[in-house]
Amino acid sequence: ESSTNWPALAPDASSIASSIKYHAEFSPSFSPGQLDLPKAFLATSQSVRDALISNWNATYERYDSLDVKQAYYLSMEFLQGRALLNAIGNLELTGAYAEALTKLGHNLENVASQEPDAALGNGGLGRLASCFLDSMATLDYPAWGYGLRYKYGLFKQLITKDGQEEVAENWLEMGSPWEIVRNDVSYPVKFYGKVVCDADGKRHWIGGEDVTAVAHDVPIPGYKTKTTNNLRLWSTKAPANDFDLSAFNAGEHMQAYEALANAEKICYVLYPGDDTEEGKVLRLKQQYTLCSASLQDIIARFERRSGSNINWGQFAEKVAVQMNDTHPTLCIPELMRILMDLKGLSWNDAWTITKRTVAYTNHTVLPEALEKWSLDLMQKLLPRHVEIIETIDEQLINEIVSEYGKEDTEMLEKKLKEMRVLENVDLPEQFAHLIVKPREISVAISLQEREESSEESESAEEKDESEDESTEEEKVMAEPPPKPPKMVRMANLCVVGGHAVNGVAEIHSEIVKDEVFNSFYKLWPKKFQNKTNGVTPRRWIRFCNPALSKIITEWTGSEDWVLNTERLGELRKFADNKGLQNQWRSAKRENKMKVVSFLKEKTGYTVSPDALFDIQVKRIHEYKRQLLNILGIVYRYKKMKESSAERKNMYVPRVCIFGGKAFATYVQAKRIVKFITDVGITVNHDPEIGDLLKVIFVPDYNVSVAELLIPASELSQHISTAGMEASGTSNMKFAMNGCVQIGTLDGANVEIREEVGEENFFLFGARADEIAGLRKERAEGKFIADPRFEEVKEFVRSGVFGSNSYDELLGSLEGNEGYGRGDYFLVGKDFPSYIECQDEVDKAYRDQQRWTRMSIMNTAGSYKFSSDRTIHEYARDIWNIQPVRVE
Ligand code: DL6
Repeated sequence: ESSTNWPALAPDASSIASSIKYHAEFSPSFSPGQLDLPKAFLATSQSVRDALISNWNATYERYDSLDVKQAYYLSMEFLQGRALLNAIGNLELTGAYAEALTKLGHNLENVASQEPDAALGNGGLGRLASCFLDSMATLDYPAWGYGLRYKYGLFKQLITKDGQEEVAENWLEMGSPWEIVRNDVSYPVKFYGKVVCDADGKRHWIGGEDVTAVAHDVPIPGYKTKTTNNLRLWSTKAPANDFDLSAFNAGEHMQAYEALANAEKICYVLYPGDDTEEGKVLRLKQQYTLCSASLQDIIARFERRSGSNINWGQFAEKVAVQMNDTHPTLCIPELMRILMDLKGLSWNDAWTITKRTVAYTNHTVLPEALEKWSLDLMQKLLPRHVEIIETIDEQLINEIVSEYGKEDTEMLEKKLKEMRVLENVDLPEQFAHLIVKPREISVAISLQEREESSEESESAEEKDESEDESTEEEKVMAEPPPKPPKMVRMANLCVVGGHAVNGVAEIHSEIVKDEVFNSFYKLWPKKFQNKTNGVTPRRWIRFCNPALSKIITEWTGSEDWVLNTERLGELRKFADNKGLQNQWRSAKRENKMKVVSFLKEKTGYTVSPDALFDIQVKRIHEYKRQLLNILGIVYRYKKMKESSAERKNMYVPRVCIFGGKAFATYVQAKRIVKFITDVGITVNHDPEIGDLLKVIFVPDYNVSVAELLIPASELSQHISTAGMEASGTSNMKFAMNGCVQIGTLDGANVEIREEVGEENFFLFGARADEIAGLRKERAEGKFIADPRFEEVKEFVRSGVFGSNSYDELLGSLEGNEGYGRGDYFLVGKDFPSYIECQDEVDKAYRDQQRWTRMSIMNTAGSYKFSSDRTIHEYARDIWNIQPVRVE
């Protein structure tokens, strides 16, 4: 182990072994007896936790005593994955722990594989939050995460003959050795009730349903530093005394438990289905629990650190709150409520403080993902917050009117419609005269129509018999059309209430400014920023790819690159060096061999390590275009089948690996999963094809699977429709691990290509600025599909992959218009350039020297995508926090 400032006396293998034995005996998680693998995992983790706790406490005390400004990252998702190897890696105790476990008859890797993934997240957004935590601690920033402790994480995915099946993921079944319940840190969280007004005019929220949020703390150790930050996750329980003993004794057992069950279910699952009203209420309760408990905690800390001298004007000098997407938007009205109703501040003071404290990161431009909540539902659940939101909306209207009021009414109406926090809600009385209400127009039109039609019916005596009927019709016409539902637009609230708004890659931040929030950008240009995402090089190279890490350390001269990734750039000058190239290839081979065994175990398929490993792993979504990938594979398969034996050898053998979960209710995404597995079944058993092509869907893709697949990948696919992927983060992990990419000019691909060099990136497809025009062209019926695209669809329909005709799936690629239909994601448009680009990949791979060079250049050029760089930028430009060294 190289030098570190912790621990002062690094424990040796013997003392670690004693500590593990101690925990196996005295930490009451298992029955006494032999140290089997599950027990070895828990005892080992508990011994690591001991080491972390002293650093954790020291860090907390240091922040307290210096009363530093702290950042708080609020996120509904943290996709932590496994913690053991990461923790001992960060503590630089991997060698000592491996040796200690050998003494106890175990192997570190096997012990570590016992740990279930903490999958409290869905995909990139949650994993980004976890990478950020690692960087915050590593860079000694006083920064915490706040989230929810879901009892069931993201579902476990089974792949059956019917496609994806979801099973609850009980990650806490054996208990988590990493969390510490702080029973002394709990806060009341309230729902429903009503707002009352005091004699002095102050408004208060009273009554309703109460739950208690309890803190569960998870230590976040930095790499080569003593700093150990905190991830505080809230669970919910009923307040004390909510067990109805008399009901229980009267035999009403379920009723007795009702309050307990109602409270606990808030943190049962990540993303409860929200097709029903109950589901929606639950999700809103989750969001509010996160915001309310975290803010109460943050405010309590601020008050405690302030002592007897509380100066609310200083709040934003001590606290920065980052809202990870719109899920924690309720932070804004909740902070306002606490400051005004509980701390007695005026609206203006509370508003100034809130705006200076809170900032918002946007992670998507997909219209369906920009959250909106029913105003009625919110009104019932959070009546005081709705009052506050209405006032914020009113202030915003004022600003819009002063900016656009002098222009024509049409422009003002357009801006109000687009920018207001409240949607489909009449303007407050004082502004009503500014525009003509649509309701008035429609009533006027209906009345006029009624007059006209009744005149006609009076004159037509022969229509006597139908008179009654037509009068009914007229009545219907006279009714104003049903009003669209009143909604709260969370993203608009974030933009109004936050002092900074950032996108997550350069191109995405431009789209945020130019399209999604353009009117806001024109009003407040300084608010808008870019913070290109990043990933932690500890987990995503150093620990998951020891073979490559060793080579990088050797060729750059030290392990410095793990903290200063710019040093990866030094590899460029050796990209053609035969010695490095040989080492590089053998590391890749070693990693591929691990995947060969893994695939055999998980899927039963045997694949050749000599084939090109081509991987697309990410959530399954139409915009990510797994469909383009699999249709490309089908085309390749068809051409192989048509080739003579001799010509078949022209193809580079490939193992095409897919992984990812489809949201449980996203039917089209599930069809894509099923289609991929169907293609796999046919292709993988085709004796004419053999090792030339394998198509494998890896079930239950998660962080641990990614740690295995990414180091073994040679080509990875980031092929979203341009302009639709905000950033992507797996693209960064693949580049770090020397994987060449095929991709569109979308999200962070654009910057990756710039850094690794155009010649080391396989680019295809339409650009973001062409997409609108292409969709229009299609809608006008002017698009002519490439014959190869027609050919591949015809081949699929011919029944090669079973009796399914894939009508719904292929149907989405036909027609002219409609979101999610009419080939909205432009698979057909990009198909020819995609398959031609794949031919270029084959050509490059045949020349192994050229390919290895490309691979090295990808690792070398990936230095910018360390989350350390991203976190430095957030700290400097948004949070205004400074590092604090814990000595
Ligand atoms: O910023 C992290 C991550 C990006 O890398 C992905 O491009 C983006 O899709 C994801 N966004 C979300 C939000 N919801 N949706 N869809 O997960 O954020």
